[in-house]
Amino acid sequence: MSWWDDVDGDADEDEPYGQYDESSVRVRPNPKGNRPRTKVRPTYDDAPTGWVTNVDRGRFGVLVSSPDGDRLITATKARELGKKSVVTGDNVFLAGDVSGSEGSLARIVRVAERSTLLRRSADDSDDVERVIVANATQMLVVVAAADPEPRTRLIDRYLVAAFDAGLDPILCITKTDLADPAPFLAHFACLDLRIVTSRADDVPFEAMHEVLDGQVTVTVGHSGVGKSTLVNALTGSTRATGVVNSVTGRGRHTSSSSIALQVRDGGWIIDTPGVRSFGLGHVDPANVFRAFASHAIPVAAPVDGIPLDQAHDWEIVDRVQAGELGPTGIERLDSFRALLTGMGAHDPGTE
Ligand SMILES: Nc1nc2c(ncn2[C@@H]2O[C@H](COP(=O)(O)OP(=O)(O)OP(=O)(O)O)[C@@H](O)[C@H]2O)c(=O)[nH]1
Ligand SMILES: [Mg+2]
Repeated sequence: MSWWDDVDGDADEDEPYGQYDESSVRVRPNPKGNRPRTKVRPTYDDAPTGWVTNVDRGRFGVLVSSPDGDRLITATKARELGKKSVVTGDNVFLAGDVSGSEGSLARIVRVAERSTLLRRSADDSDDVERVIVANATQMLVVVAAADPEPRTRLIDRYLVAAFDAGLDPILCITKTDLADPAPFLAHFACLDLRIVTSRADDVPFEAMHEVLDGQVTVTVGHSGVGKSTLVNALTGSTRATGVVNSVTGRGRHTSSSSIALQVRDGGWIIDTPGVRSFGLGHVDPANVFRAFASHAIPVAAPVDGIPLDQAHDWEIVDRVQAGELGPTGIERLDSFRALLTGMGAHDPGTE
């Protein structure tokens, strides 16, 4: 077979030579006589596998399990992965030195399909997205009762992102030594959200265990709300924590990369850097309304025989507007709709 032949006989567009026969081609024998590069890559089905626990400037911490126990190794991305992103939480296939011994470096050659994907865009009109974490099972939305002041709009953003990503959200209010979280929490009374409250000098280990055991939980929240402080208490890690500026009320973006850490009482928690913006340009509104309703409309009762997962956005909106979720339901709905229409998405309430 000559190198210009259609390798797999499917006249594929990325094998353009398959459209031509010998007479169309000016043949220049390969002077070195060696085989040209082929696009056929090994599949690495038998390669060792691992789980990415952290990413730091092109180096990946990968947890590899073996009968002798787990070991954390360091890997880089193989060139053949090109621009494909590898993020904390990815299941990966490895080549090279996977011993994990001092100075060893493995290569990530393939990324397994992701079960969930938490993404954000730079802003709402931008659909270029950044993947934050893969394969998490739930999202811990961390907000401080004060310092920095909590804002409902930001929580709504995270809820929209969680609903879209298929992650179960849990609201975690920190710094309850500084303010009573009840007035803020009242805004979310319409949602069947799990809520935990915490303070650094009295971390609720038992409540946290119930939430985190057996799960891979990604934390999200503004800089300075106390994500790393909480993660350190739960895992025994010593991630740096930063102070909140007393004038601007803002954190200092102390954590700069995400890392998955094992919770002492069971489960994994992923500490992430606080971000300035959490754009939703990539979100599908249909996912959001359905997840909103399934967290809210009492026992997700079907109406007119239509199960909720088949209901149209506007039916869900109508039911919430008719007061099924009370006044805070309407408040949340209005906020979600404002977020979604801000992204240029259609508004089911105006159809
Ligand atoms: N009063 C009080 N302060 C807290 C509590 N939890 C955290 N802090 C303080 O809040 C500041 C910020 O905490 P961090 O854990 O660094 O916050 P972070 O969310 O990880 O911030 P980034 O890494 O910048 O995203 C630190 O000074 C903590 O000591 C709490 O429950 N009560
Ligand atoms: Mg931090």
